[in-house]
Amino acid sequence: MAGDKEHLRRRLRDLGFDEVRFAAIEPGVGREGLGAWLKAGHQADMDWMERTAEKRLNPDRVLEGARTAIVLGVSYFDPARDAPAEAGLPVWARYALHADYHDTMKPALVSAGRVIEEECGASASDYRYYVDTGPVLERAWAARSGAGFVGKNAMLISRREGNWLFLSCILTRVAFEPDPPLASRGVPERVGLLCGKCTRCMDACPTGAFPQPGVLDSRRCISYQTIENRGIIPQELRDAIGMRIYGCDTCLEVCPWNRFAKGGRRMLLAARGEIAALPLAELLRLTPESFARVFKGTAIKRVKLAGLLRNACVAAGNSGDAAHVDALVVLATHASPVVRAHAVWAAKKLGAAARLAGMRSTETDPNVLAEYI
Ligand code: B12
Ligand code: SF4
Ligand code: SF4
Repeated sequence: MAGDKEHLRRRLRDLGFDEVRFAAIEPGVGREGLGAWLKAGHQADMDWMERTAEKRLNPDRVLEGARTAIVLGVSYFDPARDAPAEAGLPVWARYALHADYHDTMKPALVSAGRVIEEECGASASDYRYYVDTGPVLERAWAARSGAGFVGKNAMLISRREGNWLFLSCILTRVAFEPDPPLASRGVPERVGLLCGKCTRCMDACPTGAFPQPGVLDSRRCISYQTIENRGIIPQELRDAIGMRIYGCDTCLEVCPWNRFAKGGRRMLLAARGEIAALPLAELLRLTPESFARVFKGTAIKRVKLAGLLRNACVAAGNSGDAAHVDALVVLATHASPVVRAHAVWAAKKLGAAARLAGMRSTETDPNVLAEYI
């Protein structure tokens, strides 16, 4: 099986993908980087990264006979809305302020599969597509395909879209002439290829999460702590989280390559910008019903109510605004011990420890007691 690459590229772009690139599959791409990352424990408690490592390194184990990784990128940058969060409001990662991209990209991927069948004489068993959650090293394939380069911030940076690109991959048995990777002075595919002497992202990271260029220690990363970690956020990181409520864009937004981002064609994404306007006071008072209603259809719902309340407590503690104390005192008796612990930390930080004295939860709950030590 083989296909007319340029014709297919045009048809896939017509489906709404901003980048469409082709990489030839070889086993072991990314092995060194992933192996060292796992060995150093940079995956934190994301054990699934370790469990699926061999699949990530051998696409053949995901789709036997896979020849090509078709890398599809969707920009989520909107120049019209890209303003810093208003003072006092929680700060959200930009990607979260859209309908869940796992869902919105899927119909386009289904259509992409049909296009491959039509154009290349393939059948549905000759390809598999993934967005984010599959055992595929999406950035490694994206770098190999020339969709961009891996910056010192570990992001796949497109010369046209900057950092603001979601990735997905279609692994297929169809063979295509691969697109060339980007190169600098004849050297292709290395971390920081087009960064030059710049280190803005590493310098700006509030928690010092980059032990070396392009290598991120999830344990120190605010994105990990506010999204993936379901438990206690280490105390020593909480101040640096500031008002970030879900994810973190700091090492992305300082990157000078973003100046080229014009904004995606956005056919695949639906903005949910109203979320950015929610005051912290409202988030601290979310109930199971209001949480389900407000965050329906977004990726944010994945952290569940307890996760978002926990993050809201950290932001409240960092806000310096004593008006949040009443809500925190209520959350100090919340059903979730994780929420209780962070509510106590925040109330204490706002100088209201006395309001918690004598509360049953503070006397019996080991998580909460730890916040007093
Ligand atoms: C686990 C994970 C996380 C973890 C760990 C992040 C990390 N740096 O590894 C946490 C929770 C911290 C996280 C955070 C974020 N994530 Co995330 N995450 C993933 C996931 C599921 C796996 C990443 C992974 O394999 N990590 C292990 C390390 C070792 O791999 P890697 O960073 O991809 O590095 C490889 C390449 O860089 C490659 N490489 C580098 N140079 C070269 C050169 C050559 C020659 C080759 C062949 C390869 C190569 O080698 C490495 C592997 O060996 C991917 C989706 C996926 N299936 O890939 C999304 C993904 C990386 N995340 C994404 C996003 C958007 C984010 C956030 C911006 C969200 C936010 N705003 O809060 C932050 C950004 C943090 C950052 N600076 O990286 C996007 C990134 C898109 C892009 N343009 O790069 C992805 C691809 C999801 C998607 N489908 O769009 N994420
Ligand atoms: S996402 Fe935020 S915390 Fe994580 S590495 Fe980037 S700047 Fe640091
Ligand atoms: S901020 Fe500078 S060092 Fe970091 S990825 Fe962008 S160009 Fe590279």
